[in-house]
Amino acid sequence: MHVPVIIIGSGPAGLLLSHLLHVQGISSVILERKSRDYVEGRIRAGVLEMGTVGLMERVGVDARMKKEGIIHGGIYISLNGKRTHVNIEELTGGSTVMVYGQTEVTKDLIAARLAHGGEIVFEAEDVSLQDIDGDKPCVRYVKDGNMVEMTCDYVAACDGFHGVGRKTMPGVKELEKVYPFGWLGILAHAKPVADELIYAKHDRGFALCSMRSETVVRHYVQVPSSDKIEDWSDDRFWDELRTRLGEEDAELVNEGEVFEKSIAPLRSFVAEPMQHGRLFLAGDAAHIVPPTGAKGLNLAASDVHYLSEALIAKYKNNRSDLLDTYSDTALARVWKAERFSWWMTSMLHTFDDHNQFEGRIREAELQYILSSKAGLTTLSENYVGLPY
Ligand code: RFL
Ligand code: PHB
Repeated sequence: MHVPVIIIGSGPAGLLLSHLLHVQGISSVILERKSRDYVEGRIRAGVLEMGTVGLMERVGVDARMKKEGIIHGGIYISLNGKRTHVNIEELTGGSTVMVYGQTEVTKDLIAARLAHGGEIVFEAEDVSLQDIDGDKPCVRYVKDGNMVEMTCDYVAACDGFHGVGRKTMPGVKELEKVYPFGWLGILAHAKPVADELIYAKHDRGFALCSMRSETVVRHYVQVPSSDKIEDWSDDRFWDELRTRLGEEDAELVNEGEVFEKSIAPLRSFVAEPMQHGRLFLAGDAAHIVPPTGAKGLNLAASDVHYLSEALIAKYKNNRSDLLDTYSDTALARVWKAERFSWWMTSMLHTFDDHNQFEGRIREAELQYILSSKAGLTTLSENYVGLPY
């Protein structure tokens, strides 16, 4: 069997790419290692840039998002218990973000892909790539114990950080920074702490109060990389969150039944280049950001925007220049988001391995940003997402 585009991975990057190609009449097959239930249940990001929202609109998968997503025109930043409002909408001349969970994005995209006759092979094991330097790459996988082989024109590896795409690519340079802490995150049935997200810097570490709806909250606290989930009872989590928010905001925390709890390590990572022959990387397959800037999912979306435009130019107008420059185009935006995520992480977290001088510098930097219109504008512009 031959298909124009084989996409590995049915995360947001792979699903969105498949849709963007489909609406232009270009077919693709998605190969996904996990089951549909597993993919739909994976709890991750929660904040969509308007560019990402625009892509969902373009592929016609925006009805539920428009109904259930919550538009936010600002965030709060709390420094040792004192909260400042950042009016992002005003500072950026009208830009906002949308709070809508990645799980919901994934569910909506999978349902729509299947409703339009798209093919997603779930539980495709041992995916391997051959002949990516030739005109007709070959992809093999095992389904229900049988080996299946397909050829294609192009392979898009949207298979996340641990995927097979990047590992198959020769000569990739990997640039990385691992942070000495992670985020312990919970989902709970409770009312949000405030009307918008609170990013809190405290001497005991970072905390974030986010939400999924008016009745479900997503909260995080910074924890040392060595901490285990068993170290954190629900009570300990709520106490620590309240402490880091400070006395006044602690009063606003509504406790509720915790129904998910996990620890995610924090890293910054970029693979260069993002293409070789007929193989293209997109999303977490090529880069990871710490979640402080809410950029991971949004970068996956901007990558597939560029990749879909390049593939559409090839199939519609026989132009390969956009495919040739895909990596350069995508990386230019990726590095800016890497910088923003690294900066927000550095400024808002407590680093045990830093000396007191550096700690004071980070606090002074945040105080400066919060007191300067120029500072708040630069933060806001990056938070809502740089233009494509
Ligand atoms: P995904 O979502 O990881 O999807 C990749 C898909 O590829 C599949 N796969 C394979 N399929 C076939 N064969 C193979 N060999 C395969 N190897 C992997 C996987 O099963 C999966 O379905 O990547 P994508 O599409 O690039 O999307 C990126 C986003 O998911 C990611 O950037 C964000 O979720 C990052 N992230 C967060 N971002 C935020 O903005 N805010 C957050 O709060 C936030 N929390 C998180 C996160 C990422 C996490 N990871 C990766 C562990 C929390 C966690 C725990
Ligand atoms: C989330 O709601 O999961 C979330 C929100 C903002 C972030 C990171 C995660 O910066």
